[in-house]
Amino acid sequence: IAWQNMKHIVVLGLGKTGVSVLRYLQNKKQQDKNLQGVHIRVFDSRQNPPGLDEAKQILGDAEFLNRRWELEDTLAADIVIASPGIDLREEPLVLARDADIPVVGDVELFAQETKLPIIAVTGSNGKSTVTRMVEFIAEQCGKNVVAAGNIGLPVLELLQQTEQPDAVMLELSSFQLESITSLKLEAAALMNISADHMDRYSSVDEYIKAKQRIFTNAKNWVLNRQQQDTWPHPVTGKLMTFGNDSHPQHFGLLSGNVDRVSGPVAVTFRGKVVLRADQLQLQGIHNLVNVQVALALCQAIDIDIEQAIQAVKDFKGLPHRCELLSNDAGVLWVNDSKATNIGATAAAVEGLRPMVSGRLLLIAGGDGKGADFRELQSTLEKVDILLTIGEDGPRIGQLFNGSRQVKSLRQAVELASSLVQAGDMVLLSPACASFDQFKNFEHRGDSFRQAVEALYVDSA
Ligand code: UMA
Ligand code: ADP
Repeated sequence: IAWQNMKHIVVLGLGKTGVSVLRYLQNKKQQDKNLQGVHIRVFDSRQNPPGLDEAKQILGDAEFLNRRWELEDTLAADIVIASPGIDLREEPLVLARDADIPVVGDVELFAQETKLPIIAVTGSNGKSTVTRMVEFIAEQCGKNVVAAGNIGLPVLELLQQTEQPDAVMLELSSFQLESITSLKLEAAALMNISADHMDRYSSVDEYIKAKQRIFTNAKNWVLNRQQQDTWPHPVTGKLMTFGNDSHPQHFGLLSGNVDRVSGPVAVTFRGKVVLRADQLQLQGIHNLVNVQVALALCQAIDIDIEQAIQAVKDFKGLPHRCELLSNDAGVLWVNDSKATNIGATAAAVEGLRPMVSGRLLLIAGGDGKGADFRELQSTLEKVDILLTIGEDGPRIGQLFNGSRQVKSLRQAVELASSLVQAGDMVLLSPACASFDQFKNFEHRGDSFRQAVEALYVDSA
């Protein structure tokens, strides 16, 4: 990017990313005299854009516009910097690109500046768990690895930190990957693909293509053996695979019968068991897959595999992801509010089912983001009772004989408590986004926890 020739910069979207972009531009202006007269226009279409006050403090001389950007706005720019929440298929952005105006995201800007070793993960599910797992393992092994990206810390904020980490662990969404070209990675992993964000892509294939961009400049490619249709072709990086079978050269799982878990129960590396399921704090078989991906990424930044295996045993997982809230009165209450798509709910039901001696009651529904819920059919066969909530609850409910749609999550919890007994599990794993009824998935998970706590307070 030829910053020295820039006269007009357009920033689209405030929020976390927009604020980090403005901080970056402010620093650039301070460092480069040529940029001092540059005109920066910042657009956000939201009624009360988050981050506006902070943004004004960072770059008081920028122009802030609280409206949608039009074609004349983008065509007047020398560069357009767009937040990930903005759809790059919009006409003002497509036509800007056609006119050779660069349209980039924050990750591309970061990639052009940084010299740090970077590893990254993308996929529909498991990204945040793997990201935090790698950060945790590294810390235990005496390495300073910072997690950033879709996990919540915008990548450009890393350039502001005075202490440079040993490496960066990036969680990348398909949106962030859409506009990257320069990102160089020591290793990149694609966890899995489950239809998601179909409101932003015209086909699953297009969504997969966006995810596959992670491998553009990656040395080591970490790929899922069970989803070879998601692999980019040809595989030009050094290949390391993971999966739910054992493999003589790569990571894998071993089947067997240990404790209450039937099915795959140990992580293997080069065909040998390296970690049993019962040595981990995490619940669910999908987490044994996440461990494999984390170990593969750690290897690429020279973390000793033996040490990493010891370290991961203490990783407790993240809230709202198959999080065990309570087992009062012998009923397991599990908060999987982060399951915002079909794949996550399938993994939760299939991964947790072996823990349940009684019945599994699932609470699902919310904003379905255009998903085709028929893909949830085989998962629902493993469920005994289904309660649905939210806008698209009925679309899930119609796949299940005897399901009931309830008005609120709180009502769902109350009804569930009247239906279950010791040995049963109540799982909130909505397969939907939360925005129809909640601020975000954390708000939904917290509401669930409060409703569950209230049950046992009331009965105490
Ligand atoms: N929006 C508007 N008008 C605007 C700008 C944004 O309506 O002018 C809307 C977007 O459509 C979106 C919302 O505002 O619904 C937030 O978008 P944003 O780009 O301003 O978001 P940020 O606050 O900058 O947060 C973004 C990521 N958000 C998205 O990709 C939607 C955060 O991921 C990420 O943590 C953060 O950058 C730091 O890198 C969140 C997310 O939901 C967790 N990601 C999606 C997911 O995980 O499924 C991809
Ligand atoms: P992401 O950051 O990709 O959204 P998270 O780690 O936050 O992933 O988990 C999101 C949801 O996906 C949770 O409901 C979690 O239980 C489920 N999940 C976690 N790991 C996997 C996996 N490997 N495969 C499928 N689902 C998973």
